[in-house]
Amino acid sequence: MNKQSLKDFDPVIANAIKNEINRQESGLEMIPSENFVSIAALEALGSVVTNKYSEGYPGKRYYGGCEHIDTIEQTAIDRAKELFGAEHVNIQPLSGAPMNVAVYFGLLEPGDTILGMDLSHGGHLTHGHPVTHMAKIFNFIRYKTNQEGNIDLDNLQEMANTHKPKMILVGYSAYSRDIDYENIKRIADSVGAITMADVSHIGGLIAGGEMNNPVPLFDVVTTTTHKTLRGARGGMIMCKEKYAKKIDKAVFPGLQGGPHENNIAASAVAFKEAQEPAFKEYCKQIKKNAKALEIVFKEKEYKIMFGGTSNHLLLIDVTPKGITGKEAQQALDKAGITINKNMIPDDPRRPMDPSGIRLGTPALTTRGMKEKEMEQIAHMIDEVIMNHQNDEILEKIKQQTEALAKQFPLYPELQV
Ligand code: DSN
Repeated sequence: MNKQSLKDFDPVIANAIKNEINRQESGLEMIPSENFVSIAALEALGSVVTNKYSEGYPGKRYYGGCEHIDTIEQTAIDRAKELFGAEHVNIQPLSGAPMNVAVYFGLLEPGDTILGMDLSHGGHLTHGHPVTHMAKIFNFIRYKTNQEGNIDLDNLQEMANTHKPKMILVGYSAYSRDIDYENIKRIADSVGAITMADVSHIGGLIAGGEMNNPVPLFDVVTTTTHKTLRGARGGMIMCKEKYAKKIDKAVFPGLQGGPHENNIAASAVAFKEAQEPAFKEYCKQIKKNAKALEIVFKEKEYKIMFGGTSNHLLLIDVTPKGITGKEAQQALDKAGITINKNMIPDDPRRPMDPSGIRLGTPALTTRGMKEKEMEQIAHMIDEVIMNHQNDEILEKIKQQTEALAKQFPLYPELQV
């Protein structure tokens, strides 16, 4: 076995990691699906647990030597059950896309109809976008938000009556409002549909008590573990006990092989962190920070989709400011502020150069930033957008970014 340190043995990778630490440390991370794990979670993620194969589930494995792996996976499951009030938890999906695919295959037959939100209105690729393999196998019908940015429940009921879906799917990746799960369940029940919510973006906010929790009501709820939940990269399926066997079989052996137990260990650590009172405060602050951004952007007459935000993110049409989403992303990158270009509802532009930008507060809130910093950052973003072709101004903002980031150190333990 190679006994040299990473730095000595593989300076290419060691340097890339060091540069990535510096990039995260010195920039302002505002992609709403990103976050920073704790040092304790990082320790679990980078542990020898990665060496172990463990097909099967706790107490029922196909390989020997899984006694400690069982402790890790069962602890993660028990903590998740407690956080969300779930009857059954499968923590093995390798990430968000396979997690949703496992649910479709576990509970539906090829050709079955699923009602899911249109991607440009805030939905997700895995909710039936025509470019995905799933769209060739299942019959996805896409609903949209209305002019006011709400999900029109009367329209959803009509669509349910017309299409008789086997599943109604809610939960979004670029939608900034909460969801009325009770009324969606009522609509699903009226046509005998299974209810599924993909709360990947807002899982942490739900665990922290800051957004409606679909778990007690819905048949199946999926979430990634690495966004607002602040765990390692992975997916999790929560369901009613009556679907437990089907879901477990769909994940393994239906779709995946050996689970990534080091990721599961890190998420177990994150779930313990989420059980602490400080996590509730964190979730409150995420929302306050998003509101603080909204206030400044509204003052500056930005076109905010869905009328504003009730969660951690904002979707903004930047074209009235004379810039596209792609140009805004590039200019903000130069200023050290990381966001992503994004489609807006029924966007006339293309996905690689859309009209909007999507930005959020979970990562900056993890650093300890509050409303005051959000106001400053919103002004900086506006200055970048209004001067996106002026490299001197972009350089000036970059210096402001670095000065601000420095006041909120992220991983001092990892500095070399
Ligand atoms: N990539 C995630 C996001 O940014 O929302 C979801 O797939």
